[in-house]
Amino acid sequence: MKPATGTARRARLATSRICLVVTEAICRLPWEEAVGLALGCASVGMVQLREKKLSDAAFVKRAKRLRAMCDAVGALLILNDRAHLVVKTGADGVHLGEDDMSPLDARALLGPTVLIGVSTHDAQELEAAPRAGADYAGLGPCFPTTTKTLTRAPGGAALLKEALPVARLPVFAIGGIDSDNVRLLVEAGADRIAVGAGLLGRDDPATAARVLAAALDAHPRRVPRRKKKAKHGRGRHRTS
Ligand code: 3NM
Repeated sequence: MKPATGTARRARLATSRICLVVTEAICRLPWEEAVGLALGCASVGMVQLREKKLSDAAFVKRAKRLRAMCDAVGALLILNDRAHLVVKTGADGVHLGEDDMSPLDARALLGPTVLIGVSTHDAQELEAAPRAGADYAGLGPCFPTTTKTLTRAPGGAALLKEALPVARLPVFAIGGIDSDNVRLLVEAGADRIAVGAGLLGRDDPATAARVLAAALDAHPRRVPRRKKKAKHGRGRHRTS
């Protein structure tokens, strides 16, 4: 069932350990087949549609197809960047990079029930993410990747060790993650990962997803640090 309220969306986010980053160009199989196979793994609780070059019309068509695929398995659908298409596509949220709309503007546009994710690159940005209105953060790049032109050197496990202790929201490690390097990140404290080519670039995305999920399961889940309680009950508490 599709999680339609803010509360249901945030509950689903809390249990999502792998975010599948969908870009057709990185798929080895036809994209629908590759995504369908990865979605067979229950740990893939979230899908981010990241197509920088598609027109809005083509992006909407793709998002609606993904919406149906996500609904079939109860996964969240997040749009990369295009906040103006969230309502039209029935997506659960939007992921914003540093060159995209600010999280506060996206929240003003989309309201409290929509999930907002932000890209972060160090402890300072990660610490600031909840104040900016984010529900979750990506943290990277961890490893070299050809999916995105990187403007920073990959930080590897050291980036996670430095930044994760200050996190107060769910964090997805991102950037070049695959079945060979995931353990390094899990040992450094990662409990969630966002993966593109490490799943969709494989001959067998289903097996790749199971291997990543098993690596995450091998370590206990990191509990996000709680924000200190506000004095008059005005904490960061949103419901649907
Ligand atoms: N953002 P893959 S790295 C979309 O560091 C994206 O913010 C990154 O795809 C960041 O798993 C990245 O194929 C690419 O490397 C993720």
